Order: sequence, then structure tokens, then C-alpha cells
Amino acid sequence: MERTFLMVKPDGVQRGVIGDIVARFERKGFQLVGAKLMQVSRELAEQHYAEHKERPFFGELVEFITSGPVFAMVWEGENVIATARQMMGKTNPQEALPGTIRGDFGLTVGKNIIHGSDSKESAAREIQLFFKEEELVSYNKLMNEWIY
Ligand code: FUP
Repeated sequence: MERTFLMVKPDGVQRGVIGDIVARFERKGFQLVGAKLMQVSRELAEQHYAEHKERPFFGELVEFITSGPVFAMVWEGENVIATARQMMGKTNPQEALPGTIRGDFGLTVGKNIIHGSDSKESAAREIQLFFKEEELVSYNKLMNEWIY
């Protein structure tokens, strides 16, 4: 089953929308397999954003993602990588449609609430950067007399 890495950025944590964001992916039907509130180190931030190393905003990206706690998650489900990107909306919240996470909560491109992997390769890379194998839990939804 496909997996993706999603992260509520420091602005999303400060705004108090972790719960809303988690709820959207749960309601959609995806399965949470790992999650943690954490402080990103400078080293981890530079690895995570390595593809943007030469871009003029690289320094600001690293500063921002290390500026406060983030909520890192791994979600599982059919086509979860592309679907999560749709649910997030465009990178620039001013272009993101209402109903998407960035469209509903974001204001500027520098502070756009959430990160999501953009391909199978980046998902695999980012999951292993942020999570140890034992922090990810696979399970089947129970169907029995105490869940209905
Ligand atoms: P996304 O995959 O939608 O998160 O977007 P990118 O990988 O293109 O960009 C990563 C982050 O860089 C964005 F979340 C915001 C930041 N960024 C800027 O600050 N300025 C830009 O012009 C483009 C991206």
C-alpha cells in the first residue's frame, strides 16, 4: 500500500490546526501509520530541503521549518501521495482553492501550513529521514462488536 510523508509546519502548529488536518485525512479514509510532534534540527532541515539548496529562499526555508515544533506524519492508502497533494492545494496559499488545507488556512508561500511528498521517491526518502521503522505501525481496521 502506498505511503506518504506529511508535516504540519510551525505555522500550522502555532495556529492550532493539527487536529483539523488529521481529521481531513481520516475522514477521507486514509490510515495514519505514524505521527509525532518534534523539533526539526538544522541538519535534518537541510537534508529534507536538499533539492532547494541552490534556490534563493533556501535559508528562509531552513530557518522557518526549525523555528518551532512540527507535526510529522506518515499516511497510508491507495494513491495517497497525489490525493494528499490535491487536499493540500497549491504551494502558494493565495492560489490554493478554498476547501484545500492551504486555501483554508494559509496566507503566504513562505508559511504554507503543510508539507507533503510529491512522488513515490520523495515519500520513501522523507519517511526514512523523519521516522525509524519501529515508529510506523501497520494495522487492520477492526470489525467487531465494539466498533460500529
Ligand atoms: P510544495 O511541494 O508544494 O511544498 O512546494 P515546493 O517543494 O516547490 O517548495 C517547498 C517550500 O518552499 C514551499 F512549501 C514554500 C517554499 N517556497 C518559497 O518560500 N518560495 C518559493 O518561491 C517557492 C517555494
